[in-house]
Amino acid sequence: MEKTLVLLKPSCVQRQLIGEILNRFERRGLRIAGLKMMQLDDAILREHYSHLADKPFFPTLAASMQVSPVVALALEGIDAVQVVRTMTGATNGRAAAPGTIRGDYSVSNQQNIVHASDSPENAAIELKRFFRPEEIFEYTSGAREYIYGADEC
Ligand code: IDP
Ligand code: MG
Repeated sequence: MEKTLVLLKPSCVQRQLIGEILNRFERRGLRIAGLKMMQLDDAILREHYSHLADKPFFPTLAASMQVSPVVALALEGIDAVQVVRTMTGATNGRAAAPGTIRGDYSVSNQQNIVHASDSPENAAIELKRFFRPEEIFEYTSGAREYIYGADEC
């Protein structure tokens, strides 16, 4: 089973959409392996958004991520990275397809509700960035045999 990192950004927390977005991941059948609220500091944001450090919008992006705590999620499932990225939708909420989280809850390129890891390699790095090993739980979901076929896992 694969794990991926999701952050419910301050744009989600401030708009009181935590429960609604969590519900989408649970309903889809993803297992919540880790869940916590965190106030992000400059250092973790510089690392997390290092691929955007030279962009003119980096300062406003970093500020927008510190307005309130975020909710960090470790989600598990078969192909979880791709499943969650597809649920997340395009970066710009105005371009994101209806039915995706960003397409249903955002109309902004920056205030786009969620972060989701974009590859299994980055998911492994990002999970370590936001969770200590003991904060990731390996319990078995009681619904697992109804979420996946017997030959899938
Ligand atoms: P992603 O979140 O879809 O993976 P990235 O390119 O990794 O997109 O960008 C990370 C975050 O930076 C985005 O989710 C968004 O909040 C912000 N961002 C990306 N591009 C822009 C932009 O052109 N203007 C403002 N913010 C941006
Ligand atoms: Mg990204």
